[in-house]
Amino acid sequence: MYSQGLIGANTETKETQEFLDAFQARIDAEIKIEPNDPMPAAYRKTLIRMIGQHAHSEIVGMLPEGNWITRAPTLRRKVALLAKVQDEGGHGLYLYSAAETLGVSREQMTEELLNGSAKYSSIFNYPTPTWADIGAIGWLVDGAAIMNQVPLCRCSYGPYARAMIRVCKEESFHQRQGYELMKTLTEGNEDQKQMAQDALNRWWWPSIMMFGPSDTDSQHSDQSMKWKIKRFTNDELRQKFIDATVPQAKLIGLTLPDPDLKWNENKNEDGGYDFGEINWDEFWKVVKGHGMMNKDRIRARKKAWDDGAWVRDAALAYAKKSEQQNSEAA
Ligand code: FAQ
Repeated sequence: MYSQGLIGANTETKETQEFLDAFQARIDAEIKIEPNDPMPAAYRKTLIRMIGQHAHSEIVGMLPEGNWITRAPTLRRKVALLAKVQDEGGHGLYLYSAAETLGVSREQMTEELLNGSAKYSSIFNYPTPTWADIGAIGWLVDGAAIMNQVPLCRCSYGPYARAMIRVCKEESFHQRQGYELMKTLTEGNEDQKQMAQDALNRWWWPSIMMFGPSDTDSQHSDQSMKWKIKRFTNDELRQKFIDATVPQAKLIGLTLPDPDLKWNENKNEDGGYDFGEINWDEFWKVVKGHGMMNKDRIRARKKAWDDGAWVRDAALAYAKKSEQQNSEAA
């Protein structure tokens, strides 16, 4: 299935018990796995799935915010939003490159996104009808992304771990600009404050769903934790995000749309918030392609891919010609 000839494409290794034990010992000793190292086929497959999904999320994630670039209320906001959306595009590129080191091509990954066989984050299937949505995305979506991605800087696969370092630095800036935007709205007039509250009401639950299914329903967590791809489970990260975000909402006078949210002194070691039931039916509906914006998102990505065909053709023709000239000159 995966392209031969790319680095990391050697899948010939015989997976004897001895090989699997040696691989696990290397993981346990915190030695990074690099592209040309032998690795179990399932480890490679998990990473291609996860990094590919992550790359697609960054690229599709440009769309909801891109919707507001031409309508940002001030030049300062426009510059920040442009930079943020551009950063997300850059993250997608580092991540596609990291996945390519495992022997999958960019074309294959794109094809899988467009035909629906590869996923991207559920969160980007919600619309952005008001300017406050831009604040809510930065604050909550980037906030959730950081909580999930800081541990990925210690992922056992070297190229993914290294790509995540820069991504996390940029996501931190995104989170701050989103929170500052929300704070500014809450300090404005009644309509502006209401706009911020309405955006928080719509983005809160989808943001906590972003961490994925609960640990009892997560298919991949156990194995990914053993391989030190994931360092925390979905529920552990979700809890950390909620505990960090509730005080931030209080500080700017916003109310979280969950009547069951309550500090519980006895939760975990240092206490934590109890929270209400997550609507998993909604989550799976969105993941399976039936959210409010799924069709629009894929349509936009397909158009971008089709419109860019001439650029790829021209770049390939140029590379081919240079190669030909070099071989003639040799
Ligand atoms: N949406 O067994 P698990 C961002 C799928 S980047 C859709 O728990 P796993 C930056 C999952 O793929 C956001 N599908 O899976 C930004 C699996 O299906 P599969 C993206 C989801 O991999 C900000 C099935 O459910 N971040 O926001 C979701 O162990 C602002 C069972 O799940 C990453 O990708 C979901 N939310 O854990 C950009 C980080 N959750 O593949 C623009 C890296 C689960 O078997 C603007 N990824 N599924 O068909 C991860 O950490 C993990 O892959 C999880 C899922 C935690 C997402």
